[in-house]
Amino acid sequence: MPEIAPGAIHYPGFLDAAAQEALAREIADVIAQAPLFVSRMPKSGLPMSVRMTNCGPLGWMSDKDKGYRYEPRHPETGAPWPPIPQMLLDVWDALTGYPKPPEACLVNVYAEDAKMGLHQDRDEADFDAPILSLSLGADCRFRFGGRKRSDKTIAVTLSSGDALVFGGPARLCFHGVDKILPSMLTPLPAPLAGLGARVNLTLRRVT
Ligand code: MD6
Ligand code: FE
Repeated sequence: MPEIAPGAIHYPGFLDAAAQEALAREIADVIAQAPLFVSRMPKSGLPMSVRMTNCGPLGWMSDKDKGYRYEPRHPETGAPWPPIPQMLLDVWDALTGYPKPPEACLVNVYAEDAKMGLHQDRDEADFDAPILSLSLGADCRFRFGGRKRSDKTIAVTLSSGDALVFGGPARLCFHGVDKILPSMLTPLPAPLAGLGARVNLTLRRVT
């Protein structure tokens, strides 16, 4: 499997069409219990272009006043996040081999014009565990750099069914989503159709 950088391993097509459909059904269920919401940038309060929700004991969110953080409850319904579907726990075990289960699964839903700026995932207390990312729907141009924002970056296409594991030396590398690739609009699997163009899941240890 191509290592796009030390510690960052890309598994193109890791989920076949049937597994993508099954995952889409699980995620549609999560969204039914924990509706998509919009996080806001710390300080500026500007809305992010992706809509999000979570499953697992903790969920990632951000708002103007308290910024980036993990919370045990949905910011609008006040309910605990639904559990992480078993098939995701199985993929975590298979691809990370990490001895403890993920505590958070962030679900990001991209409209055709949504993107995600270059960032590090550093709101977790545990950087020993890798992050596992799974993508559904349209291709995107994913950007991957180094530990400093100014380090040189490379572009990788992430497609429906792809997995990406970020661990070890890659764990704190800057990354983002430049754009959804409209020439490659693989529709989201049926259970998620209509919600957007692309869905990305990231599973993490937090504590
Ligand atoms: C995305 N992914 O693919 C955004 N973060 O939509 C991430 O921000 C990400 O893919 C940490 C590790 C893997 C990722
Ligand atoms: Fe990230």
